[in-house]
Amino acid sequence: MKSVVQITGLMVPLIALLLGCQGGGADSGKAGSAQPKQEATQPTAPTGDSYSVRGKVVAADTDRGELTVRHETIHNFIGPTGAAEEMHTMEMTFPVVDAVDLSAFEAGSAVRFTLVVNWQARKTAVITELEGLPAETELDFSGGH
Ligand SMILES: [Cu+2]
Repeated sequence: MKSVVQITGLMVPLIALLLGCQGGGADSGKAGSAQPKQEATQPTAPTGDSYSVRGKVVAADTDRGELTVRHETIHNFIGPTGAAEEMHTMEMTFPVVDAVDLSAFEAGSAVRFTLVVNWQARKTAVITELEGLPAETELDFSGGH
């Protein structure tokens, strides 16, 4: 029984730390803090730096709400330090907002999407808009690896 108490004592600050990193969790009643935070536990419209990006769908996972896409170079991409840099062509997986219907997209589809990046957010990069491009759209993946 004593060991249980010890483990609990260690885990409480750990859990508090984890929750703090996520910007407040559902278990906020215990702390009793009166912070007027706007953050909600339910999904809200992501805010942050917004980029219009083109790419080709690698996979559209409707169950997970994630799009894997090979994207063109994103110019003037603001990195975590606040400095503008380029994000070269690469394959990445992004969560999409609920309003985006992934079922219309399949591997090989040319797309344009709006990527909202917020380095403070739990989900750093989220696709908020997604539209198909004509199949003959020529995409430039030359800046990649
Ligand atoms: Cu990328």
